[in-house]
Amino acid sequence: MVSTATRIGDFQFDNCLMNAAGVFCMTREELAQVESSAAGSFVTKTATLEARAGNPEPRYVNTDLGSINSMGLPNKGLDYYLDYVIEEQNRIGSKPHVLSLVGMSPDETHTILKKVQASDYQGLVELNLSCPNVPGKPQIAYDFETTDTILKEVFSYYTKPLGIKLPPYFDIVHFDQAAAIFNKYPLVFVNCVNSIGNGLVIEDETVVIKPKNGFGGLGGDYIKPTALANVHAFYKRLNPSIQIIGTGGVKTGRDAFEHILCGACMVQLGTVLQKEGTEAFDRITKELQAIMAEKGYETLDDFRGKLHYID
Ligand code: RRO
Repeated sequence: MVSTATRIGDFQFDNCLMNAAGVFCMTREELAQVESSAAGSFVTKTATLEARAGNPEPRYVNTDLGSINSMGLPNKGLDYYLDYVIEEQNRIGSKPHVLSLVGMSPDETHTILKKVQASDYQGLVELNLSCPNVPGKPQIAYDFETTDTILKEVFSYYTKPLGIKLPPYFDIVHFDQAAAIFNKYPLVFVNCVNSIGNGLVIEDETVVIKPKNGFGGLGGDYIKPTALANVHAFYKRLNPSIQIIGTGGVKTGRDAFEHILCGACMVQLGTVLQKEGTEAFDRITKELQAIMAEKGYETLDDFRGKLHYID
């Protein structure tokens, strides 16, 4: 009997697959669709304090190898998602969920997290330190000093389970420096990776999305090797109490298997979920179960993090 059940901190999930923030999570209706699928959980669209319309369209385009987006953090505002996850938390038989959020400034991030701290919500929160698409705003987690300052302040008042969504890093020294900062704090998880920021896709002679003259975050096949490297780099460097969520380039059971082999305890679907809909959870779960059965693995712990190197 093969199980894809998993845990993050004290939270148990029947399945290790869920949506990635940004896909199928803008409205209650979309979140309810993920909830009623084979997914083990859902994460909400990253919420800011106030609702935002986001960038002008076209702002999300699928390509043969993945996707490019410059959504610009459109969302319905913190209260919309906070009310929903509290409602869900109080519903008998519901799964544990993840509330994604970030402020438009460090001050706003603290205002938001203080609201969540004071609320009835007891579930997981993902602080998005890696949105690549708000004009004039850098990806926070590429600035180690600011990241350290924000986390230090956050953990002076925030006592509920918290994780962070990271951008991909591309240098071994950056893995070392980032991990040294994250290891100072009682983070429950890090999620590797957000989209690869500021790629450019062209059709004929023209960019395919309108914001930022076509520059946007890449997802899908383009990013799987980068995602796997980030999952494994942080798996090797972080305190064992900090778990890894793997996101990036997962479209088959084999891709999910590779993320888990690199150390992920949960795996998120972005581009494939946008392309295929929530049926993707059922298909990819079955493909993952078939690989596990063939290899004689009964649980994720039988192979999680056990990537083989060449001597
Ligand atoms: O809304 C977006 O443009 C967006 C966000 Br917040 C993010 O974290 N990652 C991404 O690819 N797009």
